[in-house]
Order: sequence, then structure tokens, then C-alpha cells
Amino acid sequence: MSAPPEVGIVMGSDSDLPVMAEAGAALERFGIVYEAVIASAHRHTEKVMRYARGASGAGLKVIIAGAGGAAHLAGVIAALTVLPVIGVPVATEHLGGIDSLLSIVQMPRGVPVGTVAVNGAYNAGLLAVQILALEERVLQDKLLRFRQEMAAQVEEKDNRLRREGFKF
Ligand code: RP5
Repeated sequence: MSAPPEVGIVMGSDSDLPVMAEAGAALERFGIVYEAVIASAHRHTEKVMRYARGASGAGLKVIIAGAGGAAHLAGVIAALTVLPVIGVPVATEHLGGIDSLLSIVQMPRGVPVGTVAVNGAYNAGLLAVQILALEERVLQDKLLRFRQEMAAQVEEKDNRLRREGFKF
């Protein structure tokens, strides 16, 4: 039997999938079990309420919620659970995602949503891993190695630039 999910990735529509898949990629990189759910705050409010209210009891520890436009999904979930909620503003065709960003980030005092960049789902996944790592030394070590790998890549790029100079 597989382990129960620790992170819920919720999105407003299947059109959010290409962006939100990045959150799943980050979680998979660190071996975190997650579930992905489509549950729109406006088109299926009852489903969102059911999911958010049951999330803690179901064993979830963090919820990542991504939506675009009048993006109320993360805020509604945050209102219904005390689990940490990370909001991902999904880029939109007409306003480029500034609408999603402002809808998610401007939560009222008392009900926080930790908001990442527009289409920043990979970072949302990483942040969820960092939250889970508070209680898990092995995960902390994996995160430290990940940071070291990134630093090594910067060094590699810098060395190549010094070796080869600018190429246009
Ligand atoms: C939001 O409206 C969804 O999160 C999505 O980003 C956007 C468009 O949804 P679709 O019309 O593609 O279903 O609720």
C-alpha cells in the first residue's frame, strides 16, 4: 500500500495543469507523496469546502492552491483550514496574471496565504518541502544538497564564461 499524501495540490481548472504540474515535479524530486485535485472556488464551491475542511483529518500537512483571474481558491481554502496554504497565481491571457496575483496575495489580516510568483508553482512545491522538513532531518539534508547543486551550477556557468568569453 502506498503512503498517504502529505501535500494537496488544488487547482481551479484543468487549464491550470501545465503550471501546477511544476509543484508536483518539485515534490517528486524530494520524494513527497501528494495528490492533485481540481476544485473551483466559484464553479464548485461545495467541493472546495468539503476538501478544505477534511484536509487535516485526511493527513495532509500543506495545501498548494493555484488559480487564475479572480483567483479565490487559495483564500477560501485558507479560511476553512489551519493547515498552511501556499497560493500560486496562474498567468492569464488578458491581464498576464497580475489579476491572479492580487486576488491571492491580498488576504485580510488573520487568514494568511503564502503567495509565490506568477506561475511560481515549482517554488510552491519547494516551500511545501521546506515546511515538511521542519520535522524531518533527512528532508533538511536533501534541501541543503539541492542548494549546493544550484550553487555548483552557478560556478560552472561562471567558469565557462571565463573560459569562453562572451558569444553572440
Ligand atoms: C480559474 O479560471 C482557473 O483557475 C483558471 O486559471 C481560469 C480559467 O479556467 P478555465 O476557463 O480554463 O476552466 O478559475
